[in-house]
Amino acid sequence: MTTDPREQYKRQAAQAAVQYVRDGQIVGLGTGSTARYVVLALAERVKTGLSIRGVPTSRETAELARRAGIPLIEDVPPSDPHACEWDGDCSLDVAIDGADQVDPGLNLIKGGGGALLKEKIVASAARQFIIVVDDSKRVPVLGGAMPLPIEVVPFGWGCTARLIETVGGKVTLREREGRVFVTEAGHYILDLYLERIPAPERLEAQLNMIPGVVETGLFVRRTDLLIVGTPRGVLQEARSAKR
Ligand code: A5P
Repeated sequence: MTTDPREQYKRQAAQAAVQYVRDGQIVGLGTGSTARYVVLALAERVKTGLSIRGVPTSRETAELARRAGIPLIEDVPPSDPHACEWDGDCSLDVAIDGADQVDPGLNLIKGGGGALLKEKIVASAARQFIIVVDDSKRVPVLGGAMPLPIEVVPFGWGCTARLIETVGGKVTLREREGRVFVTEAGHYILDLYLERIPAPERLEAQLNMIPGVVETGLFVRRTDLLIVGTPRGVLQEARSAKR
């Protein structure tokens, strides 16, 4: 049992988040230590009769959800092999995920765990995108100690890195245990260190113009509801206008 109070805050916020899930919904399941609490809390509701289907954003989350008893869409192949897995209309009812940083406009940095590509696809398909964090993730402005993960094609990644640095900051190729980190989609991650990201929407557009960039960890104006675990209890903040 951990004594880190942040774990408790994450768990409490996750429990609040799963109350938004309704019977029959298709639910995007995020990745990371906070999303793990969400999956476990959702599994508790499934045990007591909630009927949902999950769309996991990583193999790690898929395994956890299966073990916990949450049915996954990917385990039931669609009858039409050309149809989108998500009920033909490519939309999810709700997605719940964690974040590495949250700014006052509820813009995010995500991708610390390397699952940003699926996370962004799921977030953009979700009618409601709920972010669950402990209060250490809230920042006045994105950036600083937290690098911005950028998923890139391995071919020519060094050139892509140089082009990214023309936008500003310093790039490092992500490694794990002495090897280049490879995402589930077979890409690399470049972590971009920037002191401040005061205009995340502009930066996202600039980065998306660079050949070789697959996706960035900037989630701009996507959060519908932020749920924060704090020492004073769970706080919730809704975004007023959607996208
Ligand atoms: C995974 O790729 C990330 O986007 C995570 O959602 C993010 O890093 C938050 O993770 P923790 O909840 O573990 O801090």
